[in-house]
Amino acid sequence: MTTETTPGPSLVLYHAWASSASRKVRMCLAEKGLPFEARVVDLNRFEHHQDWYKKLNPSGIVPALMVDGRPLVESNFINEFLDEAWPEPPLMPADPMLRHDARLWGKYIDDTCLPAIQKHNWMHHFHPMAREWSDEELERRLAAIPTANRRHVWYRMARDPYTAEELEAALDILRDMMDRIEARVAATGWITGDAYSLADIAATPYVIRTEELAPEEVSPEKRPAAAGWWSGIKARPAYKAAHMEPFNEQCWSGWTPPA
Ligand SMILES: N[C@@H](CCC(=O)N[C@@H](CS)C(=O)NCC(=O)O)C(=O)O
Repeated sequence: MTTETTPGPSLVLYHAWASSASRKVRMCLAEKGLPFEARVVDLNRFEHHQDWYKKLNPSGIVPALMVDGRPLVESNFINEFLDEAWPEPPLMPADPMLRHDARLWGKYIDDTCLPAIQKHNWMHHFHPMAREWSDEELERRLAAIPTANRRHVWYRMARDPYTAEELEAALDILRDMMDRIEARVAATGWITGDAYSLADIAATPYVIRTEELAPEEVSPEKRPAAAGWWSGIKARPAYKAAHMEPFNEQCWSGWTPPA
């Protein structure tokens, strides 16, 4: 007797190991137990600005998830797709009001916390490289970037780096994120409603970087409920499987973490 199994769709994730948006998708894939092929997009070599990649993600940013050869972009939407296509275990609340809340949280993380983290990450990682560019190289690099927003950020890395005040203001945004997490998890144990969800996944990479940049903000002395929630997140098998290695010199390059 032969047993036939229907193969699922092929999943190929174009990502960078230390990109927060990529980490969100890896965490969701791991929670669902979905096998996927991971292809690193080398941000140091500007692979994300090359034409072949912009065909997958027209914004020229990571991640992009290929599902049977069709590209999906935007980490919040990719994760909702995964939850709809593979409903077990459910990662969105059943209640429509809470679903709205989870989506709003994902948008807040993306609109507000991502630009704050980005300031610190890029000053650490891209500014030392970009400040060396000649005017010609800068012009060439900017011409390959499809969105005005990211052209502006790259211009700032090259010629007008963030000031100490801007970096402190960005940290304040992350402190406020931790206050919001504290209030939510003190009330129900999780960010949205009373169960682990995509809202917790959306916050995870930003708490990782907050802990690296300002460990006291994630301490039990300062925010006991958030600290307890955070220990639980880090203990999840999916967290380990998603490879949340520390932000380091190679993390946006072709480097791959140890298995
Ligand atoms: N809203 C997007 C944000 C993606 C994003 O900003 N990706 C960053 C890494 S976390 C990136 O590709 N940065 C390189 C660049 O902008 O040049 C998502 O959630 O997918």
